[in-house]
Amino acid sequence: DLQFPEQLNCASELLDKAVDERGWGERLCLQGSGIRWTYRQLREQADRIAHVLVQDMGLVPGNRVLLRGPNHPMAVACWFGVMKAGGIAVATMPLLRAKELKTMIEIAQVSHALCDGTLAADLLEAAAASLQLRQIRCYRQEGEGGLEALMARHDAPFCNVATAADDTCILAFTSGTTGIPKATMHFHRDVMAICACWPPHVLKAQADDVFMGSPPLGFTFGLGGLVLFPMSIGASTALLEKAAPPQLLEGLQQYGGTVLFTAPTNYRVLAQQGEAISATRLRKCVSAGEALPAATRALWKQATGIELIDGIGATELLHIFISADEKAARPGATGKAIPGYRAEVVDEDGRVLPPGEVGKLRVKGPTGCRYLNDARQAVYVKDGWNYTGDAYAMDADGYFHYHARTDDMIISAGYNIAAPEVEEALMTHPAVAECGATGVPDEERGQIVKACVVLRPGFAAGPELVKALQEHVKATVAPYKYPRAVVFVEALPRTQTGKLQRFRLKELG
Ligand code: 3SK
Repeated sequence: DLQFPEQLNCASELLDKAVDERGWGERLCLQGSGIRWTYRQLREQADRIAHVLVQDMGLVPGNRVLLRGPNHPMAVACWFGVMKAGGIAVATMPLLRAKELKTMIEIAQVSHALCDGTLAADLLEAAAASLQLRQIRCYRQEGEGGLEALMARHDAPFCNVATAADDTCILAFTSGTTGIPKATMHFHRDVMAICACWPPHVLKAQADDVFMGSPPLGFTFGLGGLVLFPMSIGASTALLEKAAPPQLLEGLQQYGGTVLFTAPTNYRVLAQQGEAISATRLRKCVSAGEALPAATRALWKQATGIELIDGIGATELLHIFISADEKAARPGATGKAIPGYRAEVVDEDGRVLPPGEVGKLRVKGPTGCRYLNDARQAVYVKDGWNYTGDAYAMDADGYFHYHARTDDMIISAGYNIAAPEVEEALMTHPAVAECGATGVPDEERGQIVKACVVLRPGFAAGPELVKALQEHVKATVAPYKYPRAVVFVEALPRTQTGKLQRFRLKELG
């Protein structure tokens, strides 16, 4: 039973107390991209950023600050700067394009942004088309108005805004099955709650551990695994700007990473380098973001000798709620509800199903699903239970076994991709008359996006057009959403009322 004081600021808890009360000031906190910061140095950077936000950018508590950038120590400093100033961090994934950013700016009513200079172009395009985002500062960018230049003018400690435990501090987007993203709201107490639940009970890392991984900090899986959890125990993180398997291996070798967070797809590729992995200091491996097949668990164990820690989380619940540590792991099962959370499998009417029966997964815990101003709240949250959109069965021992998504979400290599969003992008190509997207099984990525396309007259099906459609989607939305399989069909399967039968797309072509 977690209790928090009425007044709580997660930056005070995780950063200031680390320096002022826990004696961790001189410990290494973050490294990567040529930077090595102690906890004290990270605090100094975050203080300066908070000053810039308040004094130079006019932020007042409750303003929404979009954060955009690859995993880099400055991205962490910006996140803490926003917390200290009482702002709300609007987390975004680095691969998002102007169109997607504009939608998020509008939904979240973003007024401020801190952005890595390498990713500024799309944000500036989105801001130009929006009314509310007027204050943008970029870091890692030459010139007078750059964030670092402004930071250099402020060196006094920042006195953190006295936020309430129930003040929103994060807006994290989830794609939603219709392609219109939903913003999930998280409070300062939620940030502290996830640090108190899964890490001490399942991960059991130590202060001398070095955390690493692939999830972007804009995804709450990455924020928790690479920032909040290590900092809650005084450990350090090595951040990688690019974190495909070759860079992950190089990073493990260079930084001596001991705890790894990544998706099954990457474990399958890295398993081919079992000897090289075994020669590193790696000792704990967390798999989440997509379902972990029993074969991947076995492959990794055989290649490295390390048992994977599987888990399922959700942006709505901030982090992992079902998991099992290395000793409790059961092949084919994600794990059990973690301490602090309850999970059930229910039928269409919300009746709890007996062990072994497949139904809808619902979860309850100290963090929970609150959508910002979105009617879908009533669909996904009932009587305090969060319906995750996954079909699961629970066995007699309380282990949860994943079966499928209950909606139209495609999960590919750990990315959530809403089928309608891919369709919308394809429909803007002149050759496309109609299209439908779905997920189909793939050995490497778990699932891939398959698009079934009906062509307009005058366009010829063929590999060149497939390539052109794929490039078009990559240029319109985040590139990971492009359809890796494209088939041309005469007509799409539809119900009598004209509704697309997405499940029937799988068998076409
Ligand atoms: O399982 C997931 O996809 C997830 C989502 C958000 C935060 C953490 C996790 C593991």
